[in-house]
Amino acid sequence: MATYSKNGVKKEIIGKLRRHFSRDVAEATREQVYQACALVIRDALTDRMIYTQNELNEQGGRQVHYLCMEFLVGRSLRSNAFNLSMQEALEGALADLGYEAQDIFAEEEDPGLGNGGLGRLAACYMDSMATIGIHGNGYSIRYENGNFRQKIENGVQVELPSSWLDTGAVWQISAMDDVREVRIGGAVNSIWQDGKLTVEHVEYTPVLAVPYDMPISGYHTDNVARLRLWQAKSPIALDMQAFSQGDYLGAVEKVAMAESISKVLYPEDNHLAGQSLRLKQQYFLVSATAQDICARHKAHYGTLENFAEKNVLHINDTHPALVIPELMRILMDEEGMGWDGAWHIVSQSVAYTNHTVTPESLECWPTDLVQAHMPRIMMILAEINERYCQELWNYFPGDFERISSLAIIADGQVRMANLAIVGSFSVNGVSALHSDILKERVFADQYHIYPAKFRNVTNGIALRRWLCEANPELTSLIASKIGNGFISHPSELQVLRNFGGDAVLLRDLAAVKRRNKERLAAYIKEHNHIEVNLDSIFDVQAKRLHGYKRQLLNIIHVVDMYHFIKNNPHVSVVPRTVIFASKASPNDTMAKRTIQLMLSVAHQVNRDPDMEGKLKIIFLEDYRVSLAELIMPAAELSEQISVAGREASGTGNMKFMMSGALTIGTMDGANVEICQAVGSENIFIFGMGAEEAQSLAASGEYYARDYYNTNPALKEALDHIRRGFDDGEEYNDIVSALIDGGPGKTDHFMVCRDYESYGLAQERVDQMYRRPENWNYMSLVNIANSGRFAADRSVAEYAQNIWRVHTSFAY
Ligand code: 26W
Repeated sequence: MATYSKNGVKKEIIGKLRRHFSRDVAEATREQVYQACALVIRDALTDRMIYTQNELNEQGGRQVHYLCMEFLVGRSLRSNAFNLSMQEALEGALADLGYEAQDIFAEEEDPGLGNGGLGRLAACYMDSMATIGIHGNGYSIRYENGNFRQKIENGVQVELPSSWLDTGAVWQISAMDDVREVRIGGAVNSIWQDGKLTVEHVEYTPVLAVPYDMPISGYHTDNVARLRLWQAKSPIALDMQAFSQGDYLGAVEKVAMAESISKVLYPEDNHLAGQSLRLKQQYFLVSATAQDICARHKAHYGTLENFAEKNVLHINDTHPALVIPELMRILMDEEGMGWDGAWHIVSQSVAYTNHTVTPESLECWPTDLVQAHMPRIMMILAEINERYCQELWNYFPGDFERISSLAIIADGQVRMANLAIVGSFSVNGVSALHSDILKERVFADQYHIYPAKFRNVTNGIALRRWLCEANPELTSLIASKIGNGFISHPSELQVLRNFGGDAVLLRDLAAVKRRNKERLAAYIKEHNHIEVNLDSIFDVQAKRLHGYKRQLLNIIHVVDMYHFIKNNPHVSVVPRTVIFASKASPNDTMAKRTIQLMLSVAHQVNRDPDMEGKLKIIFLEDYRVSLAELIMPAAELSEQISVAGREASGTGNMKFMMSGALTIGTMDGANVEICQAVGSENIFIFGMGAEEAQSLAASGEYYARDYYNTNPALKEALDHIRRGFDDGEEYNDIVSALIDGGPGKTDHFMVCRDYESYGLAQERVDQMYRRPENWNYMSLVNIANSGRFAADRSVAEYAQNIWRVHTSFAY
């Protein structure tokens, strides 16, 4: 590990400013200073990345290729400086140059290459792979427009483009010598030659995949992982044939079509839009990636026969599942292997993680779309399906219905989950509960056929980013008690449990929380122009807006609290600041209406003098990684209130916990394991369990209106919401969708069913908050037990149980 001095770093920054921007410090803009700092760090990282790649190649171990349509990496400058132990030198250098480091860090636009949990998890895992010494390569798409920027205008969400490349490109190095060609569309001619079938792909549209490499640093190590992002480029600048015929539009159209593939990230999270461009994106990613991995492997070993021994391709959710037929294509069509040999290699090198069980996100693609865009892949899929259905016959003889439900191709659709399971050697869920649901329900038949494939790896988060960088004061406080070993070995946080009786520590903990609350309050003041009460509970729900996550449950309860305070002006209440931060998918009307409802409620509550000091509602615009880094450390109550059985894991729950927030939540996803870790007395659990929720939904007899009729507080809140608020907005649509239909027809996520129990849990929260020493103790217990939710542990489990690669990290 190199060490860095303030003066050395300063000299380098000055040099970069001169050489790259022809500016002296005095004339440079803040953005140029940011760029210069990034270049200094990038140099250090690139050297290490090359070294890491060479070193690990030499060792000849198995490489992990992590394929994901999303990588929500967050800002890079500070985190790389931190990981390289350069942060102090950098901050000192910037101070000498007259800059506040925080301001320079804030120059970096969040690279929004993801929507939510899936993408953020991928980024956390890259950090851990680099840190614990795994030869990790991430593969994704270099979307020119990442996730949209959210603005609230007149109470509604509007979407704006984000230009992350202006400040993000500096972290990427293009590798023009590794450009791959992806072939879209066209037709396939099958030719029998010398008793062998050869195929010829003709009339396709070639699209170049240009790689941009982002070095991802590990903590306290020279190891650097590589995230390769593909950008689509047309091989021709202009269609000269069309051009010379005077068809000028036609001449550029082809180019634009090819390049549209990497233009934009689909903003749908947990919801299938099914557009053909998305399918092209998926194939573009997997084709470029599979070619890349094969070419590199072959360059090193001279053969692909030992491919599975040396490579594992991890597919995140089913989005990259076409890598299975694409690898088959390469091995057969380009390498001349037979079907069985190729299938053995493919199915021994691909591993699949499922990240969601919401029915509307299980991917299916119309066969004619697949046929049109990738005809050779469709042929291979048909063959995989044919062979698989024959195998199924042995397991379920005569059971046509079951066989067709398990088939990869049926009813004119390619079912990506079935493909992913058949073509992988490992299938895992992302929390214990979720993995059980996969085995028992969603993939029960597949589990019957391949019991040994199924595993669990509970998600984890990057402790360095979410604790050390986001919450430096808490980090120092912890280190002052237990040393800083926990930064590399998160399980050491357990030692904090010994300090439960240390009244000074508990007070210090509260003081750190208070200062983090002040930081967030200042942000709220600046952005929302609202003054919040620092003595109130900072009660936060920050995550994508989705019906199953039940932001509605929370906001109905807020209206209920509002009524209570209105009707009982002299009763002392525990003051609350309820904070929401959430993006809705642009075409999810209900989600957008829910945001509007939050804003209407906020509008009324925040202006009502009776609420002064007691209740405030804050909606924080444009939720993104950098905002999460400000929110998590300041939160005291973490809302994890999905209907049980729907949230595969959740990772926000872990980030809040690690910063000492207490969870109010259902027994869903990783909440179950959080509850086990901290003990049920240190968490506020409410509502139905997953089994109960499942059988109630399946019964078709759930009748939300019964709850409305029998719970006066719920009735009053819903009536109010239906009537509307003093901004003139009424919400008949939302309330109607909850209670105006017959049994089994409304309130899909059973908000009304869990309402009472949620309210009681919130009362327990209030009671506990009145006893700060108890609250602080609970907070300590949460921090102490958060180590098992560090990504280092998750990645080590992947390494040992799935990837079978060596790591020296022991949890
Ligand atoms: C095809 C549309 C689409 C897009 C994204 C379907 C599904 C997705 C993702 C898989 C949704 C997602 O991000 N799932 C989240 O994954 C996290 C990481 O494992 C979990 O913690 C969350 O519970 C899960 O919702």
